[in-house]
Amino acid sequence: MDRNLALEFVRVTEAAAIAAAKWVGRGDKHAADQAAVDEMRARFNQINFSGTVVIGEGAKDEAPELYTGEKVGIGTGPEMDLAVDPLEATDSVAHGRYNAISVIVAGAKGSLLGAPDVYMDKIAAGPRAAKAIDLDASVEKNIKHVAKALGKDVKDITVLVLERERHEKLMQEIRDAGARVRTITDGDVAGAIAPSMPDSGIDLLMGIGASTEAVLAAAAIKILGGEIYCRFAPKDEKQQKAIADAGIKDLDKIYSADDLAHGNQLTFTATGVIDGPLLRGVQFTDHMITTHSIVMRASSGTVRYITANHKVK
Ligand code: VTB
Repeated sequence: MDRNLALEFVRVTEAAAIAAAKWVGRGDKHAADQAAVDEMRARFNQINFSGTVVIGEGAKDEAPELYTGEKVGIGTGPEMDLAVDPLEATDSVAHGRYNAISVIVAGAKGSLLGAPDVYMDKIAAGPRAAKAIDLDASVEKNIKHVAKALGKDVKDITVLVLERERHEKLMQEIRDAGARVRTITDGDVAGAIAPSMPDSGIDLLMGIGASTEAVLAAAAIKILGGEIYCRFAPKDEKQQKAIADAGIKDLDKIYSADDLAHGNQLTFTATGVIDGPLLRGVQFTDHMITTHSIVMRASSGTVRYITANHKVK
């Protein structure tokens, strides 16, 4: 990449986040998502680059915009693959809950795993505990090893888990190990990145979430020096078929952050829609809209926070 396109992408996520935030608490997740998708796609098409959506809103026949394989951008300039979620955690927005972002990951051609949208079992830690996690080890062992790596007592370890029935056993095991559980109703992109952020208060993410979210999170985690390990965990035959159709044969394979998002051309750009562990949400006042974004770039390792005040038009 010949320039920091991630800084141009921040205008895209800002616009998508603002569009989505107008739908907070209105009970309509499709409208919230559509607003973000429309805005993201329109803004992409004003940027001088040639992007291919590798992870987006779904297959072409299901998603008219930002579908897998769609070309975006003016079409000249650098070529890159994109993994996007114009609105990650649509339910959080619809129901006025916690933790939603708009996010773009870009990388060199072929650098992002074109994962089918199925479940994956995940464990993610920050830089100091990156070598302490093991998807095949027990919950107790992982927590103990992470505590040791962080120089903390097990009782001071906080594990973030998606609040789902399927995680009841996991949550009990975390408590039995002596650690604390925090839950999120949605948004395990920000959730998986949280342990890599020094002030998030989160030491680990564990549990089953979407694979596309794993790829998005992996780019940021890699840039920040943390680690995420994932393995496909199809919930039904449909998901098994989607994995097989994608040509993935080895269901036991454990994917690291680098397997999901590789190379040093990666960028991660996100804007908060609703407050979460990574970013504050969009704030509306009578004359101004304030957005909070983060921009990370693998080649330099730079992490930028961008707060922007937008005039209300
Ligand atoms: C998670 C969550 C996402 O999907 O990945 C989840 O972080 C997994 O699916 O925000 P289930 O909702 O079926 O558990 C989202 O909720 C939406 O993409």
